[in-house]
Amino acid sequence: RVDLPVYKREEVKKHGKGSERMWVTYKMGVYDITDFVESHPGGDKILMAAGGAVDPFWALYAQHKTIDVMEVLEGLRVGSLDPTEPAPVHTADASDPFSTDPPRHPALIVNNPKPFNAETPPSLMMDNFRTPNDLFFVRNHLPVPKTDVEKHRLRVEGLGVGEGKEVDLSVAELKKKYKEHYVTSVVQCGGNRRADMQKFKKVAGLMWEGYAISNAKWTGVRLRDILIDLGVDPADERIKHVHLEGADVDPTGKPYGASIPFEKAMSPEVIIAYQMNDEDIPADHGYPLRCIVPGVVGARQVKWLTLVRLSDVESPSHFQQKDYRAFSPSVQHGEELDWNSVPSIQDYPIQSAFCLPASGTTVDRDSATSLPFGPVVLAEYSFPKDGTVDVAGYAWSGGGRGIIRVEVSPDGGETWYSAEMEQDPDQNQDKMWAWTLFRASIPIPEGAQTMDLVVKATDRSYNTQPETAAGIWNIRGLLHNAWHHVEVKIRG
Ligand code: MTE
Ligand code: MO
Repeated sequence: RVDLPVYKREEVKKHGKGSERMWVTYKMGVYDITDFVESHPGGDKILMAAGGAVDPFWALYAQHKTIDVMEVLEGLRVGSLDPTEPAPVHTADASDPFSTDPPRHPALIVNNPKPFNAETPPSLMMDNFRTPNDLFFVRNHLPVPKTDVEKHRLRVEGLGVGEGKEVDLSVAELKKKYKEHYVTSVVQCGGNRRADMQKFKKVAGLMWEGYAISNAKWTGVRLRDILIDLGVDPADERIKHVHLEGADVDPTGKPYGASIPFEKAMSPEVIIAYQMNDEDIPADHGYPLRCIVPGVVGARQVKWLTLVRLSDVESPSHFQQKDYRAFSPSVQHGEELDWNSVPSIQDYPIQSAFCLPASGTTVDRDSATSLPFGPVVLAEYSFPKDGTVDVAGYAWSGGGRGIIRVEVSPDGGETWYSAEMEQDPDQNQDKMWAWTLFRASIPIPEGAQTMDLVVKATDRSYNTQPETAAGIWNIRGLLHNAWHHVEVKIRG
């Protein structure tokens, strides 16, 4: 297309979301998508790419790589990127410990760039039962360590292993010696929905909205198999905790560390994973090895795993001792914190939240808008009906407790409707490590101009979520699981 004008990336950037003419690039082409947005089957998701490249988004949705789509796109072409402009390069600055962090997907919602912390965009969360690796939320405390799969070793040592019997396993040995298993399991940060708790009263920490949670298939070997192979007796009463350490270190050389109870470590679901969703684990998520501890808070699922140590005490790591412990609401700001007065968080309580619609969305009373895509079962559910608002989100509980129901309310919790649920067909109610996705079509109350939408879930133990943060507020804003509210405006 020699007849079309040539643009620099800076020029394309000016045509971002909300500008008069919105552009995207694909490979070297520049396209004006302004008039196409309405007819895009994925709705306004395409606007996430406005002002930049659509390529990383298309990589997530295989349906784009068809001749039809290419033809539609060519019809929108307004120009080409300047071939003489060098591709944007990431200049490594030796004085910046984060300069070797990996590239990330532009759709991630960044909470903090260094160390990198980002949540999954809620508008894309309902597209897959297993969160794509590129969109999986990231919670790093330190720079991403440079690891080499050939040189990486997992050291296993401590009580019950016996002196001289410690091992340093390479990734290849680990794969060769032990049987492969997989588990589909959630990782949820203990600080998920902290921003929501802050609305109740000030808390300290990264202001996660509700999307520091993701779900993936993890493949690897059972920690149990390794320990038994090393002669560890599952009934050894001296062993109480299993320490886990990562290859990421703080400026004093201390690695990230955590521990889990010995009994949990010996459970079949706990895996030393080398794959995430059938690919090598990406750099941000622990390449080449990561401990997956289903049902437990994210902080214990140590990435870039280098060490497993059996012990009579919990890990001395800062992250085990002075973080990820939830205080009583009576403990106030300015008080000296007695970290030993509360146990470390292990099993997660029950949680649920809406992903769609976003708070502040305007819904037409007479013309319901369908939610784009969605996982298998939920996508088949016949939506939408006029006079209803379509909602969707996730529910999950720790300890393997399955979700038995998800209820949604149109009016702040006065009236409730049951939502449709999608669960992992291979997991049962007592070993449900994966999340539950839900979807419901809620009737819009007569005369309502706004709706206070609420969701709450119930698990296998009939645990349910507290109505407000009043009784669970804690100074560090951990484990916020009060009813999630979303306010929408009704037009017409
Ligand atoms: N492991 C190491 N080595 N370093 C870390 O900073 N963060 C933990 C955990 N494992 C962390 C780690 C925390 S607090 C969470 S919530 C999860 O990893 C996040 O996992 P993700 O980044 O794969 O989503
Ligand atoms: Mo976390």
